[in-house]
Amino acid sequence: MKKLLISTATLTLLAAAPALAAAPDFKTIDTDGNGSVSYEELIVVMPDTSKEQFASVDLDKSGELSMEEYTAATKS
Ligand SMILES: [Ca+2]
Ligand SMILES: [Ca+2]
Repeated sequence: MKKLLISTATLTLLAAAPALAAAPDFKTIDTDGNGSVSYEELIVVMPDTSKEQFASVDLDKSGELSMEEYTAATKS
């Protein structure tokens, strides 16, 4: 079961990666400096990002992207 969950997450990341491919540096986006990127912060630099795309890379469903989630979603 755990392996299945990892595979699903990997597929989600692969599917989401092109949309966030041209992403700038994490600290550039985190404008309030709280260590995570909210949807509002993200759309400032990537206005074409849908809430669905944001949610698909928010792996722990915290409502914001940690540096790990952001890096995983944007690395090529
Ligand atoms: Ca922030
Ligand atoms: Ca998160």
